[in-house]
Amino acid sequence: MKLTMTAAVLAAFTLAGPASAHFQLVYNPEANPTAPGDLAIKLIFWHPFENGHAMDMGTPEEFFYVFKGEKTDLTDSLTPITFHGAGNDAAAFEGALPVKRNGDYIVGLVPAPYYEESEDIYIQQITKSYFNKGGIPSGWEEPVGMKTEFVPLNKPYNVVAGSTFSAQLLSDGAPVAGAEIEIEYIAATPDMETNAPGEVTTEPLPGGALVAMTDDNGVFTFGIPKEGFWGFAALGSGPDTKFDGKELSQDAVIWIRAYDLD
Ligand SMILES: [Cu+2]
Repeated sequence: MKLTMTAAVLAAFTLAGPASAHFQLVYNPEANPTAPGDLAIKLIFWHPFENGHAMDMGTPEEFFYVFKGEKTDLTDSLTPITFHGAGNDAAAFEGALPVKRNGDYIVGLVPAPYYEESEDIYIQQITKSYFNKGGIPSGWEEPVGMKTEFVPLNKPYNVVAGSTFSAQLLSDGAPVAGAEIEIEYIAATPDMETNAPGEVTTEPLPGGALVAMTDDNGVFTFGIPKEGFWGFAALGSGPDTKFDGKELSQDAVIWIRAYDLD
């Protein structure tokens, strides 16, 4: 049933053409902040690999962080912003992550379902990003209990470009075998002051989205070729399949930060 659902969703996206690689961002350029303080987090629903169309976000259902197993609500920190994409403006949000003690800060977002008119479906990309202070690990390898999520098997905030990244895809806490994983790169990182894309550093390859598959344990691996922010999405991996009487693609998204080894 799940595979059938995923196939149907993927078919719909394929028909939509090159605009299909949309990714929910939970973004700050500094994945390894060195000083305590509030870190601004930009929530943008976008096509970051192609520096393309940006979508209007509704008020998020959940926005939180997990530190040493303790979950803290951050929805009160959210303020609406406008993201100025290369071709259009879109409603987005900015939140604040309070970075204090050393350790892992896992930031989670459950956005409002987004209605994609061209496909007559809703999309909800349940997203995680990772920040660390002080180089002290404290739980990045643990799930945080979202409806669907990736659990990293490599530390996600300092992956070496040229090495690999693996993660396990979960739905309702159980591994999802045989899932297609879309792979994305932020080709033009958002400017934190202007809320607009910065310099374009690369473009998507010919041949469509980069894709890996999960194995019997729900694990995929991808070789990280370049420093920067890489995203991974499993379309339709979540347990919810309907919203407001229409088909819902409830996706898992994870972002990682890769660095060059100089
Ligand atoms: Cu799209």
